[in-house]
Amino acid sequence: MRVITVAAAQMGAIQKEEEREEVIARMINMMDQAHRANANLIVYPELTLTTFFPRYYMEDLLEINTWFENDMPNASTQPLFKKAKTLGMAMTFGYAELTSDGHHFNTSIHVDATGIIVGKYRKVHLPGHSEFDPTRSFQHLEKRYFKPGDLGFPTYRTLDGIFGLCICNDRRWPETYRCMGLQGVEMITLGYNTPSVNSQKNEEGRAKRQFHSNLVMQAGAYQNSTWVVGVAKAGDEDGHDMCGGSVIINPEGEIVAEAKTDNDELLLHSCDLDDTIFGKKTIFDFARHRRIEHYSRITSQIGVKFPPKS
Ligand code: CDV
Repeated sequence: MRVITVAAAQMGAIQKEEEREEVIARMINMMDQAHRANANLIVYPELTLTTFFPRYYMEDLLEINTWFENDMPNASTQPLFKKAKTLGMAMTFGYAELTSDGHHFNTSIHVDATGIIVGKYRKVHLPGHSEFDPTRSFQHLEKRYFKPGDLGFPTYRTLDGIFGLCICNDRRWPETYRCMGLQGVEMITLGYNTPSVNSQKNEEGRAKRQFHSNLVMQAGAYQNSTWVVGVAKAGDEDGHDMCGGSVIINPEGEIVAEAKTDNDELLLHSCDLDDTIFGKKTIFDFARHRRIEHYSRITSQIGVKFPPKS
């Protein structure tokens, strides 16, 4: 048995005017709760430190940069790192990263119980658009504010297991899970900011959004025999309702813990990494069953090419 007690720390709404320090106080509060429940890993959402700012159209680079972190840890997040180290708690969280050479990424890190960053990921599948789109009921400007991640889908060893990170829209793409599955991943932690309504199809509401979110994460978990911890931002951010519905999913694709509110809420589950072994040795034993001679399209082609008309 290799049991990790995971705390999925769903965050309720963060308003535009809220300072990072206020958010970090909430994160620390949940970390304290997680510690009292004997958790050893706490997982926070995508862009945890602020509201989901890509909904706002901005042109001024100085204004845009106010949403980004130049260093990690920095003055604002230092108390969080300090608390985690004091409690011996590992954590993953997302933030907007501005590199020293001026590149903007949507990033997540895994910090171990001693305060060392052992895993870092930059979001590969950026949804949305780069220019103001008047046809949408609200904006989703990730393609404007971030570059696609340049680190691939790395995995790393920590907590006696093999871990990986991805971020929000990445969860909808089977390639995300398979790239980590091919490295033997045993637990994927991911954060998401999913509005309750589709900005291009207003009749697609929360129930459908939640269904799709669970569908892709459950499939990714099962098909790669890995734990998946999906942690949401929830509640009403300045009039924009976020989906919530954080989940912990076992390697058989079953939901074992699920958020019940749209607030700051901790889900706890003891996850045995050895539960990943059976699936990896049987139906999803990649070495025995994959047929890569038929998969070249996946890496050589981006869009659809239809068969010729007869
Ligand atoms: N932050 C995200 O990546 N959100 C996307 C969009 C499409 C809503 C998502 O996949 O949930």
